[in-house]
Amino acid sequence: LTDLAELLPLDRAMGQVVKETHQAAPIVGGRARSGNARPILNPADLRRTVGQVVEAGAPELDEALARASRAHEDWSRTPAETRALCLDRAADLMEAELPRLMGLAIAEAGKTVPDALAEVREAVDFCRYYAARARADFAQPLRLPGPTGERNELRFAGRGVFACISPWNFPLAIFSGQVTAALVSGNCVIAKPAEQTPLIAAAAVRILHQAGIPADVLHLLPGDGEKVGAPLVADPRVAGVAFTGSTEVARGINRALAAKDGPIVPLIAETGGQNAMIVDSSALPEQVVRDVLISGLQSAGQRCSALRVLFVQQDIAPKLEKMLAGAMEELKVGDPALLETDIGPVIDEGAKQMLEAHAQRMGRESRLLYEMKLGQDLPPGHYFAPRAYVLDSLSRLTREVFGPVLHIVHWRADQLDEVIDAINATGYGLTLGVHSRIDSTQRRVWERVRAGNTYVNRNMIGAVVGVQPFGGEGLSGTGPKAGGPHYLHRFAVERTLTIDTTAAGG
Ligand code: TXE
Repeated sequence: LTDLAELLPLDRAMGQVVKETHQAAPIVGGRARSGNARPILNPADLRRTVGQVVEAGAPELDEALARASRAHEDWSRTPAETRALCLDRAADLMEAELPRLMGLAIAEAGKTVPDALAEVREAVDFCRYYAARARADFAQPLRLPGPTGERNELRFAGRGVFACISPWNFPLAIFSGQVTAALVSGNCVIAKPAEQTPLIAAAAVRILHQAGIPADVLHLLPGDGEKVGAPLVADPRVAGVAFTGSTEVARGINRALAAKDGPIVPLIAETGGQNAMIVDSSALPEQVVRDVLISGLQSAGQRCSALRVLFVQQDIAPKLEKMLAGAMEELKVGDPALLETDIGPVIDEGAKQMLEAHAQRMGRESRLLYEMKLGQDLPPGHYFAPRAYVLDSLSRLTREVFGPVLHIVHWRADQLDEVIDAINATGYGLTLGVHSRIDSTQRRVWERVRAGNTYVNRNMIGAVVGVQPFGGEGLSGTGPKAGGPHYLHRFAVERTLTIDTTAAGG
């Protein structure tokens, strides 16, 4: 899975960052606050401390909200061009700090080297794309068509203070995507990164301040979801919430927002998936196997877009399964900082235990196709051997399994509609893969399966900013799609102006 030529030149600088220790703390009004620090351990080697984090308490939360509320009027009147320029500069700074940011993603989140590179590139793309969208849509009021004698215009304005709550699995890309979208749309931001990954979030906030985002416009509050995230979203000064994470937590936030007095507060939620790939007997087996490995096992399966359930047409199943097991045998699980590693650890002990419990259940309810071997020489870390199981029905999977586990279900030629119904019955609607060379099957599946992003005869990893905007429906989220042309609009209010041009001075 690795493209060595691109990565070798970065290797030494990154390796150095992985070995250093780093700091994160609440950043309120541009100043890092002190307090009791908690260590962050490297998930690939628990003997190594990656850094220390000071978590935010009630006083930092209150001060950040007060400062952001005061700063909003000025920031919302700042021209969109000025705000967009800050994002362009942030993109340049991220590129200049590429090895450092990659090193943090490897050390703190257990990303492999290619994943870490993709992570930083995606963050850079978000900055540049949202800057361009803000220039296109927010710089000037839009002139709307209307009857003669009347002039109609529409402009967008920031909502106020946005809470941006992000997960650990894309600790820079999703974090920066949410925060920059909110900022460039004219909002002040209080960012609450995942407990597991505050170090890279602190680096991103420092870069954004350096790029020109005013100190009182952007604050960082590292800490626990219940202790920091919950009071943040419940505060009456918060005018909007952007959340990426699990469906359960999104539901809780929705309830908390509904219970608030005062204005109605919008929630932009991007949540999990139970993503399927449908393979029919016209598919090319080599290509399917390659795409299954990338879609299901890259990032140790810890992507919301990752493949979970592979529906294989019965007549090609034996051949495909043999090839898949053979290909899994070739992959290496290990220290993500090493270029030869294909799959790193999972994020923490909780994730590993959840996967082990799932493996036990699958052992009773399905047939194990293949379990990868973990090397004898691995350091103590959260390693989980990737596995593939053959199941008799998708209904055995009742919830998202966030890790490197593939589930295979067979179908007969006359069962395509049943497969489609089974996928829709999960209630999720994030990604879908199709491997078929029959045009009518590709279209039929795309039209009938509820999925935000469908990929045909390729892997399911490709959320590409501005090209394949990313996001789901149903249990997978509210939309609009991140990295798409409509994303910024949800962060803003629309205000129209109608002038009677027949009146004096009109
Ligand atoms: O989520 P959690 P995780 C999904 C992915 C998986 C999940 C993994 O499919 O389901 O994210 O991320 C904070 N009030 N996606 O385990 O536990 C918490 O501190 C306020 C979807 O991190 O939900 C963290 O900062 N906040 C995706 C954040 O919520 C609270 C892309 C997420 O935590 C809180 C990536 C509370 N009560 C991952 N409790 C997509 N669809 O784009 C926790 N938090």
